Amino acid sequence: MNPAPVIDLSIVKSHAGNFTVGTNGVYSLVVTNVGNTATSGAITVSDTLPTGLNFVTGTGTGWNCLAVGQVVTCTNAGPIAANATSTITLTVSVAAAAVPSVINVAVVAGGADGNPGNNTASDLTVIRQPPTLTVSLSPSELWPPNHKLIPVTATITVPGDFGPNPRVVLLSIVSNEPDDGLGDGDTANDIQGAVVGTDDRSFLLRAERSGKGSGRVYTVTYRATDATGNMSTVSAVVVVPKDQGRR
Ligand SMILES: [Ca+2]
Ligand SMILES: [Ca+2]
Ligand SMILES: [Ca+2]
Repeated sequence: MNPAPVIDLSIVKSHAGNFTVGTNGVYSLVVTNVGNTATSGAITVSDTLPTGLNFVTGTGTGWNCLAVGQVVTCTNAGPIAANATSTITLTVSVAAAAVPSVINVAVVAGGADGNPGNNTASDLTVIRQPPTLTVSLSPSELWPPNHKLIPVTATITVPGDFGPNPRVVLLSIVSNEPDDGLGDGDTANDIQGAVVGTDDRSFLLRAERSGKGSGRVYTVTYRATDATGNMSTVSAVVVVPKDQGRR
């Protein structure tokens, strides 16, 4: 005697690692027919994203995903055979509102499922806020504007929660004025002694600005990277004011 036909979809939801604010996170939604008979009719997976997560893409063989607000709905015409699985890869963007954690719930329906007891999956996700490093430059103002190169030192503080041995690199130093071509008195090579791409915290900036401008701003940008690849980028400025009374 053959066993009675059973169609029973189940769902499991998972992700790898922690999610980080400002990056995308990926969930895997695995639908399995744990019955002994192929499904019949369309199958739907719905996932109302928690506050702070927003839909980017949902992909998977046979699946069509779309989002209306926070509600992601994926449909599949089926069938899913007995003991077969079908996976949706759901990519979300992560905003600060999701810190420190969210529980994301997905529900499978349709396909002539005969057992609602295993149609919901939830996944607790830890959301990390990337730590912010601070950079202070000394001196932060160059005066008088006598065209001399002034040694500038960066003091960089990386928060403890950034993990051990963060790697700090100088990304760029840029001026809001041209290096040369401002007229009489201008001297070229206003930025010296800076090795971009290394942990270089001392360099020379020229105390110079255009007499017609509103003052010069040198913008110095550093990036710290922790052992897990978490990055934080921050800039600080050195100014050459137009005149000392207006700083
Ligand atoms: Ca079921
Ligand atoms: Ca110059
Ligand atoms: Ca240097």
